[in-house]
Amino acid sequence: MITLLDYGAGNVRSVINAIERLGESVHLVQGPDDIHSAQRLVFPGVGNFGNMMETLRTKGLYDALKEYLLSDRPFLGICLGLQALFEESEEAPGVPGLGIFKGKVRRFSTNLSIPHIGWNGLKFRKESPIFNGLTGEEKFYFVHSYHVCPLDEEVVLTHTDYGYEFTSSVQKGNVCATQFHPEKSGKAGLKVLENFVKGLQQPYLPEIRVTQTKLAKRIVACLDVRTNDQGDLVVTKGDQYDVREKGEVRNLGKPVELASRYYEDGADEITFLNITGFRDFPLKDMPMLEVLKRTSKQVFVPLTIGGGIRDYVDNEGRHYSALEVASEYFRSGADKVSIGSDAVLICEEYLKTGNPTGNSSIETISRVYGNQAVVISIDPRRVYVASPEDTKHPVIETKIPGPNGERYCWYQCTIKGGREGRDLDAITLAKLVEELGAGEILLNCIDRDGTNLGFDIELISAVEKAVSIPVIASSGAGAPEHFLEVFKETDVEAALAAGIFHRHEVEIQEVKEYLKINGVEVRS
Ligand code: 1PR
Repeated sequence: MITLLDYGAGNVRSVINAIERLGESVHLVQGPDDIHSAQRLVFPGVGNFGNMMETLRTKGLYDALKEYLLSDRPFLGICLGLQALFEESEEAPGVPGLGIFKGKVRRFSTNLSIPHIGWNGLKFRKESPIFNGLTGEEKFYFVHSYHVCPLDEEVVLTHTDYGYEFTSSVQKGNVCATQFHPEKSGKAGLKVLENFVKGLQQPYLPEIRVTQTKLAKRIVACLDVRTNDQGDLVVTKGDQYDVREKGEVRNLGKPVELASRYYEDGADEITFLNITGFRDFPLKDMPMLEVLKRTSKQVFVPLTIGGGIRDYVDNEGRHYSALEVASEYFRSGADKVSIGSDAVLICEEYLKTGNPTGNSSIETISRVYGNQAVVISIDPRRVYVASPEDTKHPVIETKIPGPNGERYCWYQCTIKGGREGRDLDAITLAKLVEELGAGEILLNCIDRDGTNLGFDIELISAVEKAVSIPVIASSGAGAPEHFLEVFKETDVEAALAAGIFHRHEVEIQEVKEYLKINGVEVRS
C-alpha cells in the first residue's frame, strides 16, 4: 500500500494511475494520522511553492510530514514535492520549506524558454535503488521554472543540463526526490516508480554515463474530438478546419484507442481538442471527461485537453468559472489545459482597457496550477495586404504571395474553431497571453491544417521569436521532412501532427528516426 499526499492542487490522478498500473493500491492522505501510519509515502507537488506550504500548514499536514521525513521512512517527492524538502524558494520569498535538505530553490536564469518543459536526460552522480533497470540513456519528462540548489553535493543523485547544470534528483537515506515526473515519463519513468513502490534496496548505477544532457524536441499527436451525427464521440480531422466530407463528420477512430496507440508508438505528448467545446458545456460533456479518465490509466506521457475552457452560466443560472472547468479536467487526468477562443476575447478586453482583470481563465488557472498547465491554442489565418500601410496589424513579408500577388500578410486570430475572424493578430495575442501567465503556445494554422503541405514556417518563426515560452508548431505536417524543416528553421520546442498519424501515412517512430539521423535530439 502506497500512501499519497495530495494537497488538492494538481493532477495526482496520473501518479495514482501509474502506481495502480504497477499493481499497488493507493491510500490518499486525509489527515496527519495517514502520514503517521504510512509505510511508503509519495508526494507529487504541483503549482506554486507558497500555496503548497500554506496548504500543508492549514491542513495540519506540515508537522506530520516533517516528522515522517526526519524518521527516514521511504519517501518519494516529485517536482514541487522535491522543492518542498529545501529551506526556501525564490518563488515565495519568506515562506519556509521543510528544510530536510540544506539549500534554496531558484528560478532558472537562462535565455532558454522558461518553464523548462519536455524530455531531458540524467547525468548520474550516485547510485540509487530507484535507478535499477535503467541503461542511462533514457529521457524523463520535466516541467518547471525553478530548480533546487543543494548546499551538500553528497545528496545529489543526478544533474541535468538546461542552459547550465542543475540538480534533477536527490537522496538522503530513504528520502528520495526527483524534479522530473516519473509518472509522465513513459516506460522509463514507470521503472523508477516501480523501484520505489516495490521497495528495492539494491543501489544501482546505470552503465551509460552521458556527459551532457539535451532537451529533446517533442512530437505531439493531436486528436480533434467531437460527437458525430450518430451521437458517437469520435476522433475527426479537418481540412482547413472543415471536418465534414460529403456532409458527414469524418471518423478516424476512437479517442482512447488512438491515444494508446500513439503512446505505444512513442508520442512525447498527447493533445485532445474538444472541437465543439465552444458551444457545449464541457462539465455536462461527460464522455470527454470519461475519455480523459480512461486514457490516463493507459498513457503515461503528458495529456493536454482543450475546448470550451471559459466561464459558463448553465440553464439554471448557475455560474461555473473557467477554473472550475479546468479543475475537473485536471482531476480526470489532464496535465495541461488548452484555451482557444477565450484567450482571444481576454486579450481583446486587455487591449481595450489596458489592464488585466486578474480574473480571466488564463490568470486564474495559472495562479492555481502553475503557468506550465496553461496552453494557449491559437487558430490564425493569413490575411494578405498589398502594403504594410494597409493594416494596423504587424505584417510579415511573405515568400508565399497572395491570390493577387500580395507580398505581405498578417495572421488574424479566430474563435469558435475558425468560424469567426477577429481584429487581433497572432503575434500580439502570443505576447499578451505570455504576460497573463500562459506557459506554452499551441500554434495552429487554418491555411495549412490538413493540407500535408508542411508547417507555415513564416508564421511559426514570427510567433516563436515574439515570446519566451515554448511554442508547439502545428498544422500541415505531411512527411518527416516537414518536422526537420520546422526544427531547423525555427526554435520551436515541439511539433504536432494529426492527419498523417491517424491515416498511418507516417508513423511517429519514423518521424523520430528521421530527425535523429539528421541531428535533431529526440526521445527514443
Ligand atoms: O476555442 O477554447 O473552445 O478550443 C477549441 C479548440 O478546438 C481549439 O484549440 C481549436 O484549435 C480546436 N478546433 C476547433 N475547431 C476545429 C476544427 O478543426 N474544425 N481543430 C479545431 C483544430 C487544429 C489542430 C490540428 C492540427 C494538425 N485542429 O489541432 O490537429 O492542425 O492537423 P494536421 O496535422 O492534420 O494538419 P476553444
